Amino acid sequence: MSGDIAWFRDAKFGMFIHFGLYSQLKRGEWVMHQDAIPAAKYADLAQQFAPAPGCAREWARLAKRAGMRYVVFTTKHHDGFSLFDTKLTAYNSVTTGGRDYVREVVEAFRAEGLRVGLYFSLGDWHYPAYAAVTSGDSSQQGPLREFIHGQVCELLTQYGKIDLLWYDGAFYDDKYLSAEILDATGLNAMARELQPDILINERAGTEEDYVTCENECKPAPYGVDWEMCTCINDIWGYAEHDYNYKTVNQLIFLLVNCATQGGNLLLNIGPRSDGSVPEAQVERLEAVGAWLRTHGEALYGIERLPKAFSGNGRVTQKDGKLYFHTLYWPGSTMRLPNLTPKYLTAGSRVCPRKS
Ligand code: JFZ
Repeated sequence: MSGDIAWFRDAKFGMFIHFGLYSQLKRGEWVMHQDAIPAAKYADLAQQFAPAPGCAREWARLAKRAGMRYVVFTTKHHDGFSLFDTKLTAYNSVTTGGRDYVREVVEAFRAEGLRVGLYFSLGDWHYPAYAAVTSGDSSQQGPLREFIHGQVCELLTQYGKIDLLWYDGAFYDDKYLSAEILDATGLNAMARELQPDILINERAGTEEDYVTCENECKPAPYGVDWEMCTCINDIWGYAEHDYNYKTVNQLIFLLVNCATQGGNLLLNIGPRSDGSVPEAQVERLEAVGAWLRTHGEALYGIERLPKAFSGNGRVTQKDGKLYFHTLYWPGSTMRLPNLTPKYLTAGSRVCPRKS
């Protein structure tokens, strides 16, 4: 399509942030649905939602230390609570708590030199027209379309340059908002008029700048830009019982696996409701950042080869050089067939050899 894709291709690594009223219940971002909490009761959570001032700056500094190049922040998840200044519903963090978290995040991450992406859920468990439309009442499709287009317009006109628009929530279970019901074509035309360089994903049901996969590395066809998103543990929003953390080696493997096959890794943090980031997530991100400070030359800005797999890992190229990522260390030596020394430059070893 027409977004500024060059930075995205070079970036390789971004921070996803799932943060909202659900963070207070410590059971992930789907808790309202999973626990069948009535919308009115769930909305009461807004009264005690009080993240520490400055938490967005801590997230941005962590992303920088981790070697991440962009952020995607949940401006509104499926629960319908808007973390930004919207005139289209009073169910938002400015009206209920005087805080515009989108503004805080955009300013904090820009201050660290990172690009800014906004996650927006097209599904909305709080907004009556959404329930009506997904229950078959087509008379509410117009009001729902107007609401969605209006909020996206607010997000793209109130916070300066936005680099990426990350739609979600158009389909799950038996709920489905088609591109036609959404008028996704018109929505994205408006987005590109407001933000000419913006990158848009495919999750409103139309082919845009790049495609996404979730929790599994599913490289798009050669020449198609793509991004894998996943968690450091298992659940996107803060879940205090979720200790199933990936190891540092697994995270680096994921990053290398995505980047050497032409994709990006969007790695999620789920801050607690006070804005603090679980220590297990911080320490892993800082370890990945340390690895990138040494091996970033073989990661950022690399280009996909027609054959990215080598015997012991992945091979990639940049500026006329080949880079070998050794993911499976074969022991004392490693043979690189058919290569003359001039091709051998920096390499990286994800799984340290047992000495
Ligand atoms: C969605 C959300 O429901 C989830 O809470 C989180 O925000 C994640 C990043 O996105 O989850 C999905 C979306 C799409 C699929 C699966 C889970 N899918 O297409 O299989």
